Amino acid sequence: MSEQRYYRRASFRLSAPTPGELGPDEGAEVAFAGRSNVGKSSVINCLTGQRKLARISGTPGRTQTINVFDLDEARRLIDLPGYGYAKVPAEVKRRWERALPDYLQNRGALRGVVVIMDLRHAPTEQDVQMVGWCASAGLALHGVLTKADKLKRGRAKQRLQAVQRSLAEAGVALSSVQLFSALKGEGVDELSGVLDAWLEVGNFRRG
Ligand SMILES: Nc1nc2c(ncn2[C@@H]2O[C@H](COP(=O)(O)OP(=O)(O)O)[C@@H](O)[C@H]2O)c(=O)[nH]1
Ligand SMILES: [Mg+2]
Repeated sequence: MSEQRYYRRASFRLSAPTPGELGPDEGAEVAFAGRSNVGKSSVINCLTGQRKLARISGTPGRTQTINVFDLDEARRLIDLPGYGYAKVPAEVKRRWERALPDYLQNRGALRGVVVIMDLRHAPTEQDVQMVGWCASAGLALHGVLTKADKLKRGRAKQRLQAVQRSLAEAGVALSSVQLFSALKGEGVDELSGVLDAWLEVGNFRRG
């Protein structure tokens, strides 16, 4: 089975209002994080080859729940709520600022976090915070710089380095980083390769 085909089997499991309601801390999972409207749902849909799995919205910030997508009995994808949306009530924001670091720190099944950022913009304070939380939880962190179709190739590569530089200046770092375009379906192989390693999908397939 090709890497990509494995992720095509993803199916919606549940929406959890808090990390405590995600279900048993067993097996292996990978979480997707990113500023709201950055293209997180599009990355998940592109990875899984399902256009409507994670809803794509022109109106950011709607979902403040965690969506769980099962890959098989033991593995799943976790779609974390988009951050940085101004209209989210302060109380909801505070709740997540407690719940998220707790989840990242204490979830045994969590193998790594994919942080999605817009290639064209500098990482926000919240991106830096997210990367910092993952780092202090000792989690592997893969950066996906999406909407790469909006820039020319050379410019996109420059941006890739600029983003890494500004994260380094903020004192945080990614384990790995890549360009992505949901529009062109670019970067899916690279992403599924990273997830395969985290979730040990290759080992499972051979076994
Ligand atoms: N050009 C381009 N637009 C994208 C890409 N990914 C997402 N978008 C657009 O960005 C908007 C937000 O996407 P969505 O996936 O809902 O973002 P989310 O809020 O982070 O889940 C939508 O209008 C998408 O069509 C991409 O790779 N290229
Ligand atoms: Mg979304």
